[in-house]
Amino acid sequence: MKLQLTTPRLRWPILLLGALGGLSTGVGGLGQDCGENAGLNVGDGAGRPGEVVAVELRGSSQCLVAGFSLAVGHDTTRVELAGASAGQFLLDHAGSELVFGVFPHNSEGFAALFVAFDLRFPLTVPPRDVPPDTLLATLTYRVLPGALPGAAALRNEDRTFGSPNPISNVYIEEDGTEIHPRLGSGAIVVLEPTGGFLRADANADGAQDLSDVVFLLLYLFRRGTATAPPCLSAADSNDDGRVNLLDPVTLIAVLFRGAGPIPPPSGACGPDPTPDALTCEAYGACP
Ligand SMILES: [Ca+2]
Ligand SMILES: [Ca+2]
Repeated sequence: MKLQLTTPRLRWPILLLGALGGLSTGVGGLGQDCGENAGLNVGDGAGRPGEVVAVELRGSSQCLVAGFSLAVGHDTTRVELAGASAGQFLLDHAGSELVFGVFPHNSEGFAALFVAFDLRFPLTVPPRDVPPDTLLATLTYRVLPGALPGAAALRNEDRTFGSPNPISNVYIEEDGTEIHPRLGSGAIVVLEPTGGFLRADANADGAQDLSDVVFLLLYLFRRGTATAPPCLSAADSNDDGRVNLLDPVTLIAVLFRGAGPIPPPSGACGPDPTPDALTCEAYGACP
């Protein structure tokens, strides 16, 4: 994108970027009758350690807007932002011009979203209103292993968040005017871990298949660089209390040579019936 500061049509995208970067425009709050009922609300979710939880971001604006920016604070010891996807409303309106930026949390635990209908010149996507309770985006959070049970707040309660470069929680009109919506916080309820798992599901995705063999081989032969099994008890395919080459070999024999069965818990989630020193820090595939 080329920024040409002398072109009037470039004003709002620059101000939108300014809002994201915390640059004060000084034009907010003017003539905002249409903005009285504007809102940006973060929803709720629930999940166990290791699980990914979807949280809805819903909004509304009677003013015609060209985008918005938003920062949501969270407890980084319990959850982390895993990603975000644009709602159908944004996709339908802006199509391939949509700019949908997701920024991981900063040192204060504020993750940010930056949305513009169009930043490619000449601008072709017009500003528009946002009907009440429109799904703008889905935020996905991962509940961290060992997260304490209870509600972890998703803080969306002030006009700007973070420092030294605060992010404004605003809609932006085409001329750069900020619309200040009512902000609503959400929460992720961290549930007690069940402690159950499926044996041989080394990658903890709920299925015992070839991907677990590959996952284990990478882990065993690239120690230090490959991802470790989140639940070592599940990675112990033959239930001998150790995770080594025999475990992918055991699973290969079951999958391709009719060997088996895999020692329990295998057909259904459950605890390890043969106590050993292996740990299971996170396994989110069992309800
Ligand atoms: Ca698996
Ligand atoms: Ca083993």
